[in-house]
Amino acid sequence: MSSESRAGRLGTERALRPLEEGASGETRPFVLMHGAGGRELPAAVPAGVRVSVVIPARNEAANLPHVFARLPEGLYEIIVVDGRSTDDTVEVARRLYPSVRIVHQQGKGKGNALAEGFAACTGDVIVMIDADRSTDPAEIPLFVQQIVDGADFAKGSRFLPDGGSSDLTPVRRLGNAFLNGIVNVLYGTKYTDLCYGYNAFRRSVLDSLVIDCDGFEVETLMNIRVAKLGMKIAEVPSFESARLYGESNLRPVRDGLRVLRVVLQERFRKTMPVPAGTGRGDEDGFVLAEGGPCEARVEVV
Ligand SMILES: Nc1nc2c(ncn2[C@@H]2O[C@H](COP(=O)(O)OP(=O)(O)O)[C@@H](O)[C@H]2O)c(=O)[nH]1
Ligand SMILES: [Mg+2]
Repeated sequence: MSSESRAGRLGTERALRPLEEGASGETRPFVLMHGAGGRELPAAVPAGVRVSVVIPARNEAANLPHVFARLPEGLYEIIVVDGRSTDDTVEVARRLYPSVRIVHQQGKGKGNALAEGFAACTGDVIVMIDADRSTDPAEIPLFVQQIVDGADFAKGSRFLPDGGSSDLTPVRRLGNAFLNGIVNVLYGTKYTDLCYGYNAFRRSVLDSLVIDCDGFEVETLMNIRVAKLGMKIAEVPSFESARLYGESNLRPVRDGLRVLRVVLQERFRKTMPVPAGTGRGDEDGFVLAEGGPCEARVEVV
């Protein structure tokens, strides 16, 4: 399927229903969006929650318009972490969303990009999505709702009813299922989707969670550590579309082995790093992460 016809199929419907009057008299958007998987989704994030959206982007100028067009209303801040793009990713983001915050990534890889983006967040809830339009920004309200309802960490799953993927190759599907199974056995979790880049969490999770990996193993590291930390975890059905333009940066064998290494390493390590300055370094089983929180150079436009 060509990129153009994919873009057409995904659509950017909005304002399907008129605004209605809320119980308290204020006008609330009961407008719905259609998700990539065909579901109806709320057009705004729950009121009263400051939601930060972190978007790691490396040469995604062509895709960003399709990402921003699907963002729900009511977001607090949007942070694009630019991985030294050689196209006009940064300029396009600024044009699309003048108040976007740009983090110029200092290190390398998606894991590092997310860590630097998270360090720059000031909202109550952080949502991480991709910039290639494969994760559907219109699903953000579903993730935030899980946090509002009491979860610390809401992880997307393409393998729950209402979820799905048109991006997964057979090799990636098999590798993900295999690694997911190992994690569930080793850590006692009940995850249905391990290697997926759509998650949301309370910002306070970062008081305990250190992200000290660089690459695509980042979601696995986060999923394992939040389970080890005893956080309340919810899964959210999510539909992943194929990347619109450009090529994936992931290499299945190389990155699958990196994920496997993290899975084993985290199981057999005796200590878990915690962020510097939390006062938890003396507790049994915890060591302070070297270097403290990530340095991030943020530019507010
Ligand atoms: N800032 C930054 N973003 C990255 C890097 N590598 C990947 N990304 C972004 O991470 C998201 C997922 O990457 P992608 O290549 O689509 O991997 P896939 O979805 O697993 O096939 C996309 O938005 C990429 O632009 C990086 O080194 N730095
Ligand atoms: Mg992708």
